[in-house]
Amino acid sequence: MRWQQRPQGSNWGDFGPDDQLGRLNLIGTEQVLKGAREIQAGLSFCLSLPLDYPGGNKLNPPRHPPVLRPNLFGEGQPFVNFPVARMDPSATDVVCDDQVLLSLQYSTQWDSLAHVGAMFDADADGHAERVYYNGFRADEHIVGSVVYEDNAPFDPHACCSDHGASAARALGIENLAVKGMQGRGVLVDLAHHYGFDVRDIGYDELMRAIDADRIEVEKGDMLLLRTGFAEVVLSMERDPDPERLHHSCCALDGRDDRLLNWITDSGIAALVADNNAVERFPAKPAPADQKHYPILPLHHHCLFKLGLSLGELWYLKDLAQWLRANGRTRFMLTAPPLRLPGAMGSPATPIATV
Ligand code: UVW
Repeated sequence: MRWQQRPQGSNWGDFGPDDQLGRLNLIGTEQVLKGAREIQAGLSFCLSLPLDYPGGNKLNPPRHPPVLRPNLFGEGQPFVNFPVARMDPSATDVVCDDQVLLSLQYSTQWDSLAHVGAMFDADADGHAERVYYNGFRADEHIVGSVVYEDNAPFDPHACCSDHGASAARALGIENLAVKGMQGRGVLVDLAHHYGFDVRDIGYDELMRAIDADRIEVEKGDMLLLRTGFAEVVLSMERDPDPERLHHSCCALDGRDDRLLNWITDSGIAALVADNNAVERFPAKPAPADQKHYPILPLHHHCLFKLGLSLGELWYLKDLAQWLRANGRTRFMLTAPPLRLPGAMGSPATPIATV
């Protein structure tokens, strides 16, 4: 057993001691069939932004837009518009073959369960260590190029010159890919009810939107929240104004315990939004009596405690408008990430079928 005690309100161990899927375990055959039964019109919606949006790195400085390059052939000849006759004079083929340098969580994405862990005393020795969902450990299961020893002085240069390698040997994004990320999606259109001004959405505001549209959220559903944020991003045409973006649209209030409890009780299998973090970031201040607290409280609750995958920066406008025009809120969702072993997040090209 990797842990002696689990975080309060977590489900560690409930899906097995070595589980790496968390709440995705709630998507079984019946849930996929429920999704399939939502296909009535035969229309598909792409729920991805172009992956070179938001543009630049002002919105999230460590994350950079994708860079495409040709692969090199033979003695270093760029493999784009390559006349194969250079290898074989009788060949008529012309070939393009490229590569990409990609920040995996730059644009439309899934967070893996390795994305956010916490300092927590999982082995009950009175000392908090760095752990992830279900007790998987930093430096043993999730490895990077710097070992951040507890209480060791932080060397800001240690990771900058050579990034080195990293790998999620557990909880990596490939687990989501193999699972398939297919089932019934349910959409709550917060932008329709609350507009595009900045607003924190707690339990009350979420319930008001759900009740107004008579939405039923059931165990195993994947819940999608349209806030309009991705639409504002798109309107900025790859030159985002972070000030304006940080003061636009709805985001969940990660400090609202009733909201977090509802996420636990609802049985949703995944939580997705069209904004950059699902929750408001920076979050509201933590209660004054808390000496230590997560700065990403909803990530902490979902990824770390519940094993509940988060999707961010999805594009939901066209789907939301079609659903409203047709008096519907549910659809078949197919949204696998890349099957890239060891990755901590991944771009996705989710498809809703109605
Ligand atoms: C934030 O950027 C705050 O969230 P994430 O790392 O999940 O994208």
